[in-house]
Amino acid sequence: PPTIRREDYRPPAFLVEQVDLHIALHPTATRVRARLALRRNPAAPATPALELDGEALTLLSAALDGAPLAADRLHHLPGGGLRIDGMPDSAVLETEVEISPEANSELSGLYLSGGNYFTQCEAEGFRRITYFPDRPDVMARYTTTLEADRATCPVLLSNGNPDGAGELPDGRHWARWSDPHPKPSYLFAVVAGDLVAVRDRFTTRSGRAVALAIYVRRGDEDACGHAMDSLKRSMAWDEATYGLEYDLDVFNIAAVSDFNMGAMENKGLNVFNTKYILARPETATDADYEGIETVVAHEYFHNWTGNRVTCRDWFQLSLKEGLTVFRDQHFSADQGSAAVKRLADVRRLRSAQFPEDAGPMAHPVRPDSYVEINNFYTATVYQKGAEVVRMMRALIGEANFRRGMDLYIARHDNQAVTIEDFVRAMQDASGVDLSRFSRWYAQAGTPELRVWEAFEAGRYTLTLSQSTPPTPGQPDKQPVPIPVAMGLIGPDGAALAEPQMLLLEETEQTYVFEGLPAKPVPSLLRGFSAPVKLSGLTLEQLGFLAAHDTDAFVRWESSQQYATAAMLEMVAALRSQKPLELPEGLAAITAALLDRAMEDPAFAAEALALPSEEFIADQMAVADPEAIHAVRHFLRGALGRRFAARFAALHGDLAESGPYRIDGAAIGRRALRNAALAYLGAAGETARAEAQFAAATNMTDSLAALRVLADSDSPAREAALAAFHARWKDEPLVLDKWFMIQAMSPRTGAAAAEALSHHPDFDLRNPNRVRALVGAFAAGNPAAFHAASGEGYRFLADMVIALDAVNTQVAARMVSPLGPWKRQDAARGAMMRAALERIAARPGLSKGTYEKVSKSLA
Ligand code: HT7
Ligand code: ZN
Repeated sequence: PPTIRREDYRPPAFLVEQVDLHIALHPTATRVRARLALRRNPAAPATPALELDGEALTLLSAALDGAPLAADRLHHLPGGGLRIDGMPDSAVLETEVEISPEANSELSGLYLSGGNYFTQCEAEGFRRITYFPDRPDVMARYTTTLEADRATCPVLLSNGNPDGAGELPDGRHWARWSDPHPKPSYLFAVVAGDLVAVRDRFTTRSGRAVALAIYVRRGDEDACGHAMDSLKRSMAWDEATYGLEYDLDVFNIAAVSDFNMGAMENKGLNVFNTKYILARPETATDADYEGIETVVAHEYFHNWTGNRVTCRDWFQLSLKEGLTVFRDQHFSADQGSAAVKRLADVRRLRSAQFPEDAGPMAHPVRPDSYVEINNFYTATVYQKGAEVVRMMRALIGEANFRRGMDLYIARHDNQAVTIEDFVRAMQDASGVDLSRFSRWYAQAGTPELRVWEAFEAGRYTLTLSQSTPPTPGQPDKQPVPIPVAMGLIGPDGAALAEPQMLLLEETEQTYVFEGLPAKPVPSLLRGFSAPVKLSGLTLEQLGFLAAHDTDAFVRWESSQQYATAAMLEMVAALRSQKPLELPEGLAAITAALLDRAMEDPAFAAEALALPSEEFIADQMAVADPEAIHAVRHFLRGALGRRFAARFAALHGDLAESGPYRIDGAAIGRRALRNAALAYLGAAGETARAEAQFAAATNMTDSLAALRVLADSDSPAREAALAAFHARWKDEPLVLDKWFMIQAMSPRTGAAAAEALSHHPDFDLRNPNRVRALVGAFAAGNPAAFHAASGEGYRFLADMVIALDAVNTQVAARMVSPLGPWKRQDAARGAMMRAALERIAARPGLSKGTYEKVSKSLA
């Protein structure tokens, strides 16, 4: 399959001014009539032909300016598109096609889910609905008329504002939608079926009354409150923070169970995975509630950063995604504890993006090439992209950043632009030269920051150096500007200098601090001011910072780094057959954390969690999944036994009385209580988990208890899993949790995971279920996935092959855990390669899965 390169970008030969669609819905034979008002693009070299994208379409008719197109002017292209020769400078093209939503298991284009119709057009799904120049730099105004059977499809929704509706013969009806804002085709959407609306209102600060609605399946109306509340808070926040108001009379959301990602920001008609809408205390965990708030905000914020100002081409994806993740992170931080939110964001970046940056699929935030764009909706484009925006704000200051945003939107409203345009707006608004900073967009890999110190006669010298390892296609790296937020702390814990921001621009720089009364301990990268790996501090310094720093991030980070160093030593000990012992330094850090746990329970829960097995593996030249698992298992048990009385007390003291609440304080208390429960479980004390499982009235507590039991060898394990299944078998989102708990349990080997894939409730066509079993097993159960027998790799390869015939996007995503085979020992590496080669050898493999597999093998 061809590689698409950023440097090959050419403007479209024709623009589309107006699109009028008429869609007659039918499960197997939907008819789509499209009327496109086309105009030659003055900015492109003149060509006589118009090329339109198309995929899985059956063409019924085509006419240009009212006359049917003769066969010698109309050519079918190899990928499924059309070429029309002899085009005038402007013309009206009318086509009619037939498509089958029922046959669409790819979940791209128009498809059926639970008998209702949904679309997904990002990135290239609109071409599966009609022939079109399906690229984001073609922005057009749309009207959409939908026609369907009234009994089965009472609800007919599309983008923009409602613009008429009526009855038709034979029990059919129609509705028309008009979107006044020009948009790229990837933002087009249709939702139709038997759905019910939960309604509310929002009045913008300039007085526009907006009718809000969330469409769900009957019976789910009571589970939309948190999503609706999150939406209204997001709308108010964007007005207060960026002066950005909503721009239509309606804002509709529809929830669907079969969806490839989390949600989609279609103009005026967001489509959401039910996972990010539906929540009741009995069925959703605190993490689910937080996820809903974040994703609702994210999609809403896209209305300006992505929809009104969109991407010129898909290489610019982070222009909208990195910026919008930055905005949703900022919003969520403003809703509760900013420090705890930052820890969660950093943990996610490190667990998903750092490994990606070190693996075979490493790519810059703005990639240079791709085979399948769906493979580039990555942690690098999203999470690292957000970090880059965050650093930019740190460099130019908050006020300048806001000015830059205003300028960016004023300059580029209704345009399809590039990352350079965004950086230019920030540079022009601030007067700060950001040319070097742009390397962050161009260079892949995680920079490594090293610290050296000297102290003599009150003079403290801090030397920082940076280097970025080679990544595929980028052997040599240049230094990037790294903002290092820092402070100096004296032996008594008091600050010895004002907090400041150092800017490391070169490979190595030295900073001098004079007149200090004693040698300070440097507190570096406060708030995780840059997405880098820091090393060079001693264990003693880390222990000191964990206890004394005023910056919550550095306190957490230092305890994590300390634990990491201790665990790596223990892995080495285990490999040389030495007995394992609880390191007293780590016990002391834990004791200190427990002393202060009630000051900030949410923070304490985060800090008490040991670094993950995946994180430890990432620190080793050659991973040893068995030893890492054994060490972490041992440590959790040892800490649980050492502090059993204190964990038991915490678990008792934090028991909730009164109604379930979903604010930051209540979430924090539940998190700490369940962290205590997990440590007790690791120490072999599962009676509390059994009692909590039996009595829990909310899913957070129920699932925390079930996890402890599922990971234990308690006789109650099987009964608890069976009871959970029996209770929740008709709630798909809860059943996902049942699969996930087992998939991630170290007690579940590859054979048990494989057996679960034959369970009657497992469904290859439902991406949530696939992620809950296959994704969770391969990415979240390293000891079982990397079993020395190779059966974990074989199971994943079998699943990828089966999935590729059903849903290529989901199949390609599932390849990732097989990628880092070079990080495993020779035997495991060979088996991982064999699994990749077996997938690669499948005839008819999709281009997306092929790209992931071939890059992993390279
Ligand atoms: N912009 C949306 C991306 C998305 C997507 C991409 C490929 C295939 C299916 C998809 N569903 C949604 C989601 C977002 O980042 O807001
Ligand atoms: Zn997004």
